[in-house]
Amino acid sequence: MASNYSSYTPSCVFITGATGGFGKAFVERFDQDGTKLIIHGRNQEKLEELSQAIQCDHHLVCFDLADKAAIEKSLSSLPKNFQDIDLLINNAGGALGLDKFHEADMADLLSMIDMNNKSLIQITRLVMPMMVKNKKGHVINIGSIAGNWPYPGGHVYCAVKSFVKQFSLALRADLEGTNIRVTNIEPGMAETPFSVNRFKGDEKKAEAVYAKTTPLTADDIAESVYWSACLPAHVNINSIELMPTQQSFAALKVERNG
Ligand code: 8X3
Repeated sequence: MASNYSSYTPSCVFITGATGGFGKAFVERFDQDGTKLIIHGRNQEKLEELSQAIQCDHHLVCFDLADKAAIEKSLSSLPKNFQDIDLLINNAGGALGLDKFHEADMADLLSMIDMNNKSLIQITRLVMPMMVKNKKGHVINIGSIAGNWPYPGGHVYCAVKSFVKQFSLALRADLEGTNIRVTNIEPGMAETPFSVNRFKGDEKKAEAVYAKTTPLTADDIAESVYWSACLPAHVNINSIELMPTQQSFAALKVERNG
């Protein structure tokens, strides 16, 4: 029997970091419904390549999320039919390195805070007033299991994703009465360019992360984002933590003397 459960359809979705990995899968998922998209990236060529591959009405925006003036300029010059953003997917971010904290590269550590937290705050702060004014909207942040489960070499990456988790929850508290939803999606191991970026282009190291197991795919994450976005407007998914079936929890470590 067909379900008569009614769903919600976002009218204009803004996706950050949309040219690779998860972001590209989100674009492709919403493209299937012909949803209007604002597609963000830092590389115009990659944006144009993606643009060629999709059918939906879309607008490309190219800027560095660390550049507040560039975000403001881009938002203030959105074409009229792209000004009603009702879903912001904060996907841009990532990890740099997996060395022990005391051996890690200082620039990488600080960059991770910029990429995952400062940028997230800037774009969300700049988009949010439009949603509040319209009393309609949804922010989906892409967190990580790293925000819940610490692991060796995770230090700053775990901390920045923990920030994303608490920011998502507290934002929701602030948005009471505005009809705006906030969701934090927390993927575990997923095979995307994430590890190549983490290991600065070292394909071998990246491949080893996913060897002889079945990781999540970008499409798996896209499906959870899409599901959260398309539930009726009175339903807010606070968070979804998802892992490959073949990934689980290790025991707590105990250091033994002697
Ligand atoms: C990516 C998940 O487990 O590689 O955010 O840190 S993990």
